[in-house]
Amino acid sequence: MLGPPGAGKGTQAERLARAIGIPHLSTGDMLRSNVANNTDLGRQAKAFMEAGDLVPDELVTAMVIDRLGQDDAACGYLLDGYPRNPAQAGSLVDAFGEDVLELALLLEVDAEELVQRLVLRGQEQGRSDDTEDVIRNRLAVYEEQTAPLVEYYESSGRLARVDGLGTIPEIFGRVIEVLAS
Ligand code: B4P
Repeated sequence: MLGPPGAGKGTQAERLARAIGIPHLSTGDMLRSNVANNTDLGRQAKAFMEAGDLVPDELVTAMVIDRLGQDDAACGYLLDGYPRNPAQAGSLVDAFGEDVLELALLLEVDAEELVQRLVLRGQEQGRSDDTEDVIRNRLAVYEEQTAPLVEYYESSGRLARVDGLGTIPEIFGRVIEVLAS
């Protein structure tokens, strides 16, 4: 599941994974859980997350490789928020081979809508990376580091684009349509 911060990746991935019956593996959720539990990884990741920067590749990649090796991922998984740059995409291929990802689903939403959604979530949930300055940095980091993955997956015919504007059920309907086609 690919898309800028606030595009609805976590929202749609959770529904889709439940519908298909595969685990939903969100690197953002895993990292937040490490921060909340004050693990070594959480302590190292916290400052990067609060600034809206990517957590260093070696930390996130080790976490993902470990998670994908667990039994419940043996018959498929939905990765949400990983890979987030070309180096992470390469690490995934190195660890599991070229066919590691069958499809990249890109949720497309314009920047102003993204900022509005995240500012609202910041007010409702108090997430420390959902303040306007940090959100703007997360969007810049996405454009610079994550957006090149769109071309990477498109050039190998594994990219599906979904319009991420609308209600959550409407967008979920589009996701299902794309997967069925
Ligand atoms: P993530 O947890 O992935 O955060 P995100 O990009 O904001 O996406 P999220 O899934 O939470 O939001 P969603 O779009 O569903 O990452 C957080 C941080 O972790 C990163 O900044 C980075 O520091 C670190 N990190 C994670 N993965 C990493 C990696 N691979 N490498 C390095 N660092 C990594 O939803 C946003 C909001 O919009 C929600 O409030 C939702 O309710 C709302 N919403 C969803 N759909 C909507 C709709 N259709 N209409 C209106 N609102 C909607």
